[in-house]
Amino acid sequence: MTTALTGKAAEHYQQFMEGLARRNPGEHEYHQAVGEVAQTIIPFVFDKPIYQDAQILERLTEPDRIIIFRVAWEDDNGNVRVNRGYRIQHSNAIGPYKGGLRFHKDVTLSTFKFLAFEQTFKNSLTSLPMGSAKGGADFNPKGKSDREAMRFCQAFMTELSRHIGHQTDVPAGDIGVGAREVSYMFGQHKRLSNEFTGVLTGKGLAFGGSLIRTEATGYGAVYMLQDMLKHAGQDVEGKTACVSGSGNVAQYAAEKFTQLGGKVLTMSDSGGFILDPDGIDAERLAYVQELKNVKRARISEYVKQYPNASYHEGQRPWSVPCDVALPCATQNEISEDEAQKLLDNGCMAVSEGANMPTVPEGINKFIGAKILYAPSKAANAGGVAVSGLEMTQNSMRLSWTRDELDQRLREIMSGIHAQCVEHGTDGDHVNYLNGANIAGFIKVADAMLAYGVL
Ligand code: NDP
Ligand code: 2IT
Repeated sequence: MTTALTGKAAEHYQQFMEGLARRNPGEHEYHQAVGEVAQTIIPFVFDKPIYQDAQILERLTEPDRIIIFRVAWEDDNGNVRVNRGYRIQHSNAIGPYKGGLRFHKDVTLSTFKFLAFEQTFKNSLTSLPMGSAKGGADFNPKGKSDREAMRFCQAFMTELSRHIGHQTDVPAGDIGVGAREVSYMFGQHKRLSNEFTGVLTGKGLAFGGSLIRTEATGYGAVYMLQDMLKHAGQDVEGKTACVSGSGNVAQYAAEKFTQLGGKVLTMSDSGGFILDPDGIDAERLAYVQELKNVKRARISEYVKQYPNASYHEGQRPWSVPCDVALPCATQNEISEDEAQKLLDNGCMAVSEGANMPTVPEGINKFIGAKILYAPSKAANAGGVAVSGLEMTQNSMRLSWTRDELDQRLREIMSGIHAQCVEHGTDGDHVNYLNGANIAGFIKVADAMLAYGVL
C-alpha cells in the first residue's frame, strides 16, 4: 500500500500494513479498506497515547468472530447444489452486530471482511447504537427461479439462525439480497426460533418493515451530496449526474437527484451502461424499475424503449461529462484513469452510494483536486440508519409514517455531514474522508477504552 504520509507516521503505517497483510494473506479488498482508514487514523492517534497504548486500531482490524458454513440446497431440476455462507461479526462495541447480506458469485472472505470493517465506521457515524457485521454467500441469484431463491435462503438461514438474534446480530440486504430474499430468510428464522422478532431489517411492511428503508440508501447519498453542495454555496438544481448501477441504491439515488432538479444521464449493470441525453426522469426511471425489479432483465433493454438513448456494452459511465458522479453498483468501479477522466470533464462532486467504489489512487485524485468527495461510509449510511430506525420501531411495536422517517433520515445525513466538517476541515477545504474516519473511530474507540482489554 503506498501512502502520502511522511516521517514517523509513514513508518508506522508501513509496519502496520505489513502485519495486516501477513495475518490476512491475499485479502486485497480487506487490505485496501483498512489501508484507507489507517492513513487517517495513524496520524490522528499519534499524539493521543490513550488510543495508541490501548492498540485500538490493531484490535479493530481483528474481527470479533468469523463464521463460515456450507449451504446445501436443491435446484428445480433436483440437482444438489453447494455454496459457501459467511457472517463476519466485526465489532459489537457500540451495539448489536448490524450489516447486510450479499449474494454474488464473486464474493470471497476478503469481500465480507472489507465490508464488515467499513460498516464499523459507517454505523458509528449514524449516531445510532449499532455494531458492525456483514455476510452472505457465493450464490448467484441471476436466472434462479423464485422457488430456487426460496430454497437457498431457507438453507442459508437454517445455519445462520444459530448466530443471530434481535439483540445479537441483525442482518439486512445488500447486492443480490432484496425484499424477496429478506422475506424468505425472515420466514425461515421465525419458523426455526418460534419467535417473531425484528431479527432482520428491510422486511416487508406487513411484517415489521419500515417505510423509507427501500429508498434510504439512494436518498441518503443524495442528501449527503446536497449538504456538501450547500456547504460550498451550491445546489443540485440544473446539475447533471452519472449514476452507475440500476439496482436498489442506484434507482433511489437517481429518483432523489431528479426530484431535486438534477438530470441523470446514465445508469448501468454488469453488462454495460445506458446514456440518455434527455435525462432519466420519473417516467423513464419507472421503466428501469419494471425492467430490473419485476422482469429481472438487463439495462440494455432500455434503448429499445427510448431510442434516443445509447447502450455501451462492457463499459462504465465515467467517461460521460457530468457535474456529479454517483457510483451505486459495486467496489472498485472507478479506476484511477476514470477518476482523472471525471475531473478532466469538470466533475465537481462524488457521493458514493456503493461501498468502496473508488480505488485508492482514484480517491487521491479526488482529494488532490479538492472536489466534494463523500466516501461511502458517510454517503451510503442512510440505508443502515433507517435499518436502525426499523429496529427501534420493532422494539416499540409501532411504525412511524413515511414523512417522519424521511425527516429522521434527512437529519441523520446532516448529522453525518456535520461530523465530517468538524473533523475533516483543513483550511478552507473539507476532507470528508478524514472527517468520516475520525468521527466514526472516536465513538467506537471510546467505548472500547471503557470496556478495558477485550
Ligand atoms: P442490487 O443488487 O440491488 O444492485 C446492484 C447493481 O450493481 C446492479 O445494477 C448490478 O448489476 C450492479 N453490479 C453488481 N456487481 C457488479 C459488478 N461486479 N460490476 C458491475 N456492476 C455490478 O444492490 P444494491 O443496489 O443494494 O447495492 C449496490 C451497492 O450499494 C453495493 O456496493 C452495496 O454494498 C451498497 N450499499 C447498499 C445498501 C442497501 O441498502 N442496499 C446500503 C449501503 C450500501 P447486475 O444486475 O448486472 O449484477
Ligand atoms: O452496506 C450497508 O450499509 C448495507 N448493505 C445496509 C446494512 C443494513 O443493515 O441495513
